[in-house]
Amino acid sequence: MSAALPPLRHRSHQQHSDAAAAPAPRPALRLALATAATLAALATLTLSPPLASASSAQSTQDDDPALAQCLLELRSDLEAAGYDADLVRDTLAQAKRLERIVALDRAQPESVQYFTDYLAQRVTAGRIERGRFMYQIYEELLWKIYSDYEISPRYLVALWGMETHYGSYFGRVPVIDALVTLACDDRRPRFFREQIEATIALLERGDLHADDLYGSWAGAIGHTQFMPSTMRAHAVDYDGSGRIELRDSVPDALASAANYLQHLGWRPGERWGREVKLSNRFNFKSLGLDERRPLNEWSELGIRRADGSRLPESTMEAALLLPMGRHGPAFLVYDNFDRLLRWNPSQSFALAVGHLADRIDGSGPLRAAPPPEEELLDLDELRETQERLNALGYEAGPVDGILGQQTRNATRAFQQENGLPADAFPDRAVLEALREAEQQP
Ligand SMILES: [Ca+2]
Repeated sequence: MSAALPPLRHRSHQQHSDAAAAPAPRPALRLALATAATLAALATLTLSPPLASASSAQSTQDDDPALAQCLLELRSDLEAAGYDADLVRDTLAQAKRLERIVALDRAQPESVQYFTDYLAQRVTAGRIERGRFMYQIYEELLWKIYSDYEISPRYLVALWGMETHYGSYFGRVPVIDALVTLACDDRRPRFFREQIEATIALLERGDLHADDLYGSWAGAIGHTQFMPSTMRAHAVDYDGSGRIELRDSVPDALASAANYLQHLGWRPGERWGREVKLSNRFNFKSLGLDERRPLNEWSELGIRRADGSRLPESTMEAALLLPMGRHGPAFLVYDNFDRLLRWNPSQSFALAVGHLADRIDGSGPLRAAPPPEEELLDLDELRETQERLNALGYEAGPVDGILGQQTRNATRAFQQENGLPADAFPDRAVLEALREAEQQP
C-alpha cells in the first residue's frame, strides 16, 4: 500500500461545507488504479472461510428441550406465515444454541470503555491508509453510487472500514445458530425472530444461499455487516448479477449501504459534524443530542472550530457532544450524525465513522488530547460513582461500570447542583465530591 497517495480533498471538498450545498457534480469517471491482479488479490482477502465453532459449548434440539420447543414454535410460525415448509425445516434442522454467543450478548466490561481509547483502536493509521487505497481502487464505483444515492464516497468507505476492515473479515459464526441462539434467549427474542424470518425470506428469494450463512455473532452478514432484516428491506443487486451478494460483491455491498443510508434520511452535501473547541466562558448549559441549536448560537456561546477560528455563519442545527468531558475532544454533530446512529446506536461508533471518513479524505487527527490519565476513573471507581449517584437520588441506572447516557445525565445533574462544571463526565473530581457529599450530615 502506498503511503504517497494524495489526499482526497481535491475531489470532494464541496461536501465539507457545513451548510447544505448543491450536490457535487459527479467527476468524470476515471480509470481506477485497479488492475485485474490487484482486484484478484483483494478478492482473496475478502474470503473468510466459514469455520464451525467446534471448540465452544453448544446444545442441540436432542439435548435441550427448551431449544427444541422454541424451534418448533419458530417453524410453525414461519410455515403459518406462508414460507416454504421444506425450506424452513431444512434451514432450522441442524440449528444449535451456542453458549459463547449468549455469553457475548451478556458480557460485562472488563474496563471502562473510554471514547479516546475506542477511537485509537479503530481509527488506526492502517485503517486510514487502507481506506484511501480502497477509495482509489473503487473510485469509479463510488462515484457511480454517489450519482445514484447521493452518499459521499468517504462515508461508504469509512463504514466499510469500521464494519469489516474493508472486507477483511466477515465473521465465521453460523448465522442460523447465532440467530436461533438469540431468538430462543429471553433478552431480545422478537428482534431475532424477525431476523430468522428475514433470512428465510432471503433464502426463498435466492439472495442468500446456505453457503452465505456465516457472519458476526449477532448474525450480521457481508462487507457492511447487514442484519438479515436490513438486507431484506434495503440491499440491492448493483452489479446486475441478478442476485444480492453482500459477501461476494463489493458493488452490491456498497450500493446497499448507500441505499440504506438514503432510506435513513441522509442529507446530501452535509457533513456528519466536526471537532470543535470550547472557549473558557462556555457554561455547559447546552449539551447532548437532545439540545440542538443553530451554529450561530453555538458561536455566541463560545464554541469555535478546533483550530480556534469562528464557526461558519449558519442556521444549521447542531448538538454538542463531549464524550470525555471538558478536558477531551468536543464535537458539534449535525443531522447526518443521527443517521449514523440509526445504522448503529453507539455514539462512539458514529463519531469514529465520521472521523475516519474525514481522515480518509485527508484531514488530520483530532486536535484535543484525551484528559489526563489521573482524572479518569477505573471500572471499580465508575461503579462506585454510579452507586453513590443512585444513593443520592440521581438515577444513574444499573451499577455496571458502563458509561452510558443515564450515568452521564445523573453526573450532569449532580455537577449542576454542586457547582462543578456540568460536562456530564464522571471524572475524579465528581467521585471526590460524591464521597464528600455522603460525609456531610
Ligand atoms: Ca449482484
